[in-house]
Amino acid sequence: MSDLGERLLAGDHRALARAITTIENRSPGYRDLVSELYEHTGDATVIGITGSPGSGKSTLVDKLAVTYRERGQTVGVIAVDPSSPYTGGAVLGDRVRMASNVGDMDVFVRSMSARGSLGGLSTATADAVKALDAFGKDVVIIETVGAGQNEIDVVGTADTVAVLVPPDSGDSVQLLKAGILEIADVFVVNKADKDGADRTVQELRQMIGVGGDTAGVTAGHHGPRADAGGRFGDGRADDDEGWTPSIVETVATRGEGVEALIEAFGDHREHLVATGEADERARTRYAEEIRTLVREDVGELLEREIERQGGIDAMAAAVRERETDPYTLADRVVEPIADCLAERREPDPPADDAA
Ligand SMILES: Nc1nc2c(ncn2[C@@H]2O[C@H](COP(=O)(O)OP(=O)(O)OP(=O)(O)O)[C@@H](O)[C@H]2O)c(=O)[nH]1
Ligand SMILES: [Mg+2]
Repeated sequence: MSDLGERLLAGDHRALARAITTIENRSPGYRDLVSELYEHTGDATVIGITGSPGSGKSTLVDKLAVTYRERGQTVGVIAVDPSSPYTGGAVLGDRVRMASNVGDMDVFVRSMSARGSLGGLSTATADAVKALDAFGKDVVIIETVGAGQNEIDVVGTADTVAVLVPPDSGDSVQLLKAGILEIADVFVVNKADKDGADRTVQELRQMIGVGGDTAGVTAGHHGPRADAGGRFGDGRADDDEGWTPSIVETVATRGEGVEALIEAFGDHREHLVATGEADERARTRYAEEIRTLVREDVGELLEREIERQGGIDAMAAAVRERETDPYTLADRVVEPIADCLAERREPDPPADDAA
């Protein structure tokens, strides 16, 4: 066990911050670090919060964190490419700062930047979540602007994904286009103090196919438990396998609806566990992680080999001169690796020998 890993597991917030920096920068040793932390993960509830810029994500995350703390749970927040600071002057701006929005160090907030390559961000985010999880944070929240596939991949690493849809923002239409609808477990009509919140709720209900009935929702006010309290579209679908996204109204600035939202997260988690989907999602994620790592590693290996064989520019020029062709060159790069693998392999009973 590395010194950094040991200190992190012992509850040292500085070590946690260092670990996340190491992970983010892919500094030497980051792989061993994540690798050794892995067995200590799996206990945190991971929640993804996404939505268009200014929809109130940070304000809401701040309030969520406070509420979780009041409930005695520790919280870690990862803000991916934050474009605005947290309210309350709590956080961000600088990159390694402990949030102290409830006067303790148990809300640990950290920003991460989207720079970096293919699939890199979601891997780095997932690894940073692992660090927070191993540290012992009960709840880990990932905040990211819902802007594209990259962001979808990022929140996709969460167990429960909440999508903020401010009233009359036109966001619901955008969500459909962006493919965010599919990943939303909970819709949050934040800024419910503004006009048009009801209409936005109706739009969302139609989009997720729970009809357009009018049943008034007030932010944060729990109605009778009939519909799980002040929420729409809650709970299991007819086939009692799928999950119909909940719709919760919040006024993040005033903390209204935050309790109901946390309840919705809890319901979703229960659903995941009860249906075995939690397990399935975890396995899908691990499979994806393994694939990503293997692809990255092999990619690097091949880049080095291309370099060793004269570099990509020389290869391209050779093709341009019709001295050779891309297929021949690709074979030349990959074949030695395939040969090595074949050599290292235990002598199997003769079977398919595809590269
Ligand atoms: N009226 C009203 N304003 C809100 C509410 N929630 C957040 N805001 C305001 O909306 C603005 C943006 O809030 P942020 O929390 O920074 O939004 P964000 O989604 O994190 O923004 P980015 O990080 O830039 O994408 C701030 O001025 C908030 O005070 C709300 O429920 N009602
Ligand atoms: Mg923000």
